[in-house]
Parts: sequence; structure tokens; C-alpha cells
Amino acid sequence: RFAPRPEDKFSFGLWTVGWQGTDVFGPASRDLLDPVEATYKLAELGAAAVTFHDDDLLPDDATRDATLDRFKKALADTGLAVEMVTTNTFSDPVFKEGAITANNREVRRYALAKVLRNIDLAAELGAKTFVMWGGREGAEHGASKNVPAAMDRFRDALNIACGYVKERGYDMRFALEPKPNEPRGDILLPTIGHAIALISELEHPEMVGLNPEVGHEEMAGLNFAHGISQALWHDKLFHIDLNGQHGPRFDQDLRFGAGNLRGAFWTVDAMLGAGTSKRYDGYVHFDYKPPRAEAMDGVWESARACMRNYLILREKVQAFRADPEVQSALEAAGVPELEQPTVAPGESLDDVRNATYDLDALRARSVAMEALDQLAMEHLLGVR
Ligand code: 3MF
Ligand code: MG
Ligand code: MG
Ligand code: MG
Repeated sequence: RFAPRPEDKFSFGLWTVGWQGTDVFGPASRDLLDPVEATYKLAELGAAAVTFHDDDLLPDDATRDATLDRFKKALADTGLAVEMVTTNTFSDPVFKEGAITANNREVRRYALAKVLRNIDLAAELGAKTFVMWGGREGAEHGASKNVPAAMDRFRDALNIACGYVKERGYDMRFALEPKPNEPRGDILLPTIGHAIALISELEHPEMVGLNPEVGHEEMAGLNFAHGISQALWHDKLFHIDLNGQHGPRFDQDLRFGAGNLRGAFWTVDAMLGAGTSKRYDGYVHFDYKPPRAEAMDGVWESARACMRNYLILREKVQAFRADPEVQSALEAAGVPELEQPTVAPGESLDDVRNATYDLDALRARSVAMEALDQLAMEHLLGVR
């Protein structure tokens, strides 16, 4: 039970299990994990795909070609796909003040070159999604960053990248990953909503969507399930980074299900369409960090647990939605009524303005939402 299958489409960033535990207060606590070895191990655990930053797998040095050959062999041996590729425009100190929105124009041109080179690699490996997380696009000081100019440069870079994909004839879409802070004091495109707003200013808005991460939205105190539900509504949920977060603190990157467990339940519910028509059908991608305290046994245990927790929660969510008592509780809470337009098509606004409203009855009405939520809680706690 709860064993991952290929059709579950689980995917992991190679940088997740490959994280060596380096943090601001100490050096690596684990040995370097060969990304090709990690690929075999993730396949064995039941993943269907892997993702990576250029630098995780193929640093720009003499080892590049040999590693790429070994990696391609691992993909062929295991049947794993590369579903997404992303560019590291945040580690190298050259990007210390930004990449595609750095004040320094040469840095911006170098960042763009790195992205374009990596788009070719992504296409070569069959990835259909290209994620952009602008980790260093931001500021610590007020006047140091002209935000409208930075938005111009962000827009230009996305227009150039989309134009490049079209010109080359690649089958690829972009997914922006919002994050409010860390490593910068304040990062540009801090939330799902900010990113969606930028997309509407692009030349090819249909080619650009989102890669929201659980912890990133929760760091900003936001409700992740609501965020991805709105992204789905805009047809912008191109990809996802699942992990766990406990409250508005640093980016914890806990394994999926850890931290805000109720949030994880509603996240899976939203991914499955929350009883409506739009659902997420992309890869179920994990972006987490095995805690620094763990040795390699804990690394693999945490990877296994991400998938297991997703499958357990999926079963719980499906049981919740299928429960006849839940259906009555949804009715009692008036949930289906929200699907009716407020003003009927063709109806005159005079009908709305001139009607009489029984405000006392409306004030006193039952909303029955505690009962509905308790049913969800009991499904989650395993007593129904
Ligand atoms: C940082 C992140 C990143 C992005 C990645 C793009 C290192 O908080 O979440 O992971 O997910 O760069 O996918
Ligand atoms: Mg993150
Ligand atoms: Mg995170
Ligand atoms: Mg992420």
C-alpha cells in the first residue's frame, strides 16, 4: 500500500537529495552525492522523473560531457524522464546583486546567456517545463533597486526566452517560481499573485505560468491551496514544488506532509480539482531538503516519505470527497450555491436593486462550516 507507481508521476530535483547540509552556520554534513547515482536511487524508490539546475548535474567544466553521457545512460536504464530543467542564477557570486535584473548590465547579459544555453540542454533531454526562480532578484536597501526598471528587465528576459523557444521550435513552457525572501531581504515576484500579474504583461503570456512552492507561500503567511487554486483558475499551474513548512519562518523545505499537515491535505485536494473541473495533471514534483542532521539513510527515507505522504493524503482527500456525509455538509454550508452567478444572465439590475432582503434572517443564518471542517479533520485523523 502507498507504493509509488509510474502513473503517479513523482519527480524530484536532483539538488534535493543532493543537498549536503551546508547552511549559514556550518559546512556540509554529508558527502557529495553523485547526481547520476541519485538518479538510479530515485528510480528505485518509485520516482518517474528528475529535474535539475544546470550546475547540479553539469557544472561548466571538463567533466561536463562525460557526466552528460552517464546521465543519459541512467535515464535509458531506468526509464526516468527529465520533465523540468532550471538554471542556477543564484549561487555564483557573480549573481550576488541579481541575475536578469542585476543593476550591472554585463551580469544580466551573462545570466541570459546561461538561461539560453540551458534551454537548449532542456530541449535535448526532452523537458517540457523550464522553471525560473529568481533567487537573487531583489534587494536589501530601498533606493538600491529601481523596481519598475527591474520589472522591465524581467519582462524583456521572459520575452527573449519565449521568442527563443519559438524560433527553435521547442515544445517548452516557462514556469515562474515566486518566493518572498531568502536569500535576498526582499525578492521580486514574492507571491503567486505578483507573478501572475507580470505574466499578463508579456508578449506570449500563454507560454508562461507558475511553479509555486508550498513553503514559499507559507513563509509569506499565505494559504497555498488557495494560491494554487487561483493559479489553476488562470490556467497557470504549469508545475509545482511540494514540501513542508511550519509557520512564517525561514524556508524550511521539510519533506511533503511535515509541518502544516492540514495545509498539505487541502493542497492535495486543490491539486485534484477540489470537486471542480480544473485539476493539476503535471508532475508531482518535490523540492525539499533532507534535514542537515540526517545521514544518507535519512536522505532516502525522507524522499520515500514525500511520495508516501502524498499517496496517503490523496487517499484521505478522495475518501473525504466521496463521503455522503461530506456531501450533505457541503450542501448545508451552501458551497454549491457559490457556483450560481450572482446576477442571472439577462436579468435586469433593477431586480437586484429593488428586491427586499431579509437581513435579520441572513444575519442569523447557519453556515454550518465547523461541521464540514470537522469531517475533514476526522478523515485526516483517520477516524472515519
Ligand atoms: C529555493 C527554491 C529553488 C527553486 C529552483 C527552481 C533551489 O527556495 O525553491 O530550489 O525551486 O531553483 O526550481
Ligand atoms: Mg524553495
Ligand atoms: Mg523552500
Ligand atoms: Mg522550489
